[in-house]
Amino acid sequence: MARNKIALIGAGQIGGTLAHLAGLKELGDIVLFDIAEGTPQGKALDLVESSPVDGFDAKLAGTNTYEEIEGADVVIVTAGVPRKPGMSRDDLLEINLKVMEQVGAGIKKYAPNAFVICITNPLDAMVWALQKFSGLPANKVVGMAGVLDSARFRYFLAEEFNVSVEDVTAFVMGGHGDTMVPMVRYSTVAGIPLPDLVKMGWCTAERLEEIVQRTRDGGAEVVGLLKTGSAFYAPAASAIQMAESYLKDKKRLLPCAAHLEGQYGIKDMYVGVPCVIGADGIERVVEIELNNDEKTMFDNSVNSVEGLVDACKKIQPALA
Ligand code: A3D
Repeated sequence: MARNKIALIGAGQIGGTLAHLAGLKELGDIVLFDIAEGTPQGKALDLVESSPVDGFDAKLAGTNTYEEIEGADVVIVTAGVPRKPGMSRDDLLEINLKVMEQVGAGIKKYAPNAFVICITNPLDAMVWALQKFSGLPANKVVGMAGVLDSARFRYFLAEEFNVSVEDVTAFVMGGHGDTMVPMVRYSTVAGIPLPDLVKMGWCTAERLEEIVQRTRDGGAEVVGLLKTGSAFYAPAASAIQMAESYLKDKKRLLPCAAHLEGQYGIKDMYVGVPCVIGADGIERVVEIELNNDEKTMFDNSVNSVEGLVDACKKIQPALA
């Protein structure tokens, strides 16, 4: 059986890390695309030269032309600009919307059967625009944010409780921004919900709220430290988990920005919700029950995504 083909659109910080992880996990042959000449070629060569050391078999190519992504099974999009300190994800909208238009056209022409994972910010609006520009079915175009936001939440909880990260499950819903909703009631340590752990004295309600807030600010915390860009190791690991679930038909239940067609009362928007990813792409959107507080926070988050989508429609009327 031929190897899968993975196209990475954007060969920057996340793109390079994606290529490395996809190689190490032998997910398939990898094509790195970027408009910057030399960057994808240089990274591809450097990475493939690590393959004898790490013992993985994969072809790695760098390119500046879309033809080379032809027939890709998975496309992961990080093309665009990242945040600098003091910028919000929304500040990136206008520049990155133009990038999505070019990327969407390239995917439409050369990889119309791919499973497409968008990472470019502002995520929920960019994945929405990318789906429209590419014309691919909505179940095959998804945004990565929830796996990363949940991983941050899981890590902070594991650190607080001094337990293995493997035993902490958590998930975050809503838009990928300051209004995201870490779901405390549905997050557990080995099945014990967080509110029960508070009752058991593992931490106070106030401390838990601080962890929730640190999760919401997780991206900005890294941007503030790096100063020249945004997080890339954890975002890349998160997208690879989604790609792997698709390629291996694992049917993982992961929080993703998915196209909603009435679920949670939302139509034609991408918002972070729990989804099953398998060989058919987003195979199921899981509708969990939200209590009043959660619903208020979720609606607030959806409103901010709606504002970004409206801004996209104003800039590019063809999207309306
Ligand atoms: P960076 O290292 O700057 O890489 C972006 C790459 O895109 C650069 O190599 C550019 O040359 C390239 N590029 C720019 N325009 C085009 C174009 N038209 N076509 C093809 N390539 C182009 O950024 P990064 O890898 O750190 O981040 C990439 C994106 O991911 C940014 O928009 C970030 O804000 C976003 N991001 C999202 C998350 C989420 O959780 C959703 C997390 C972290 C970063």
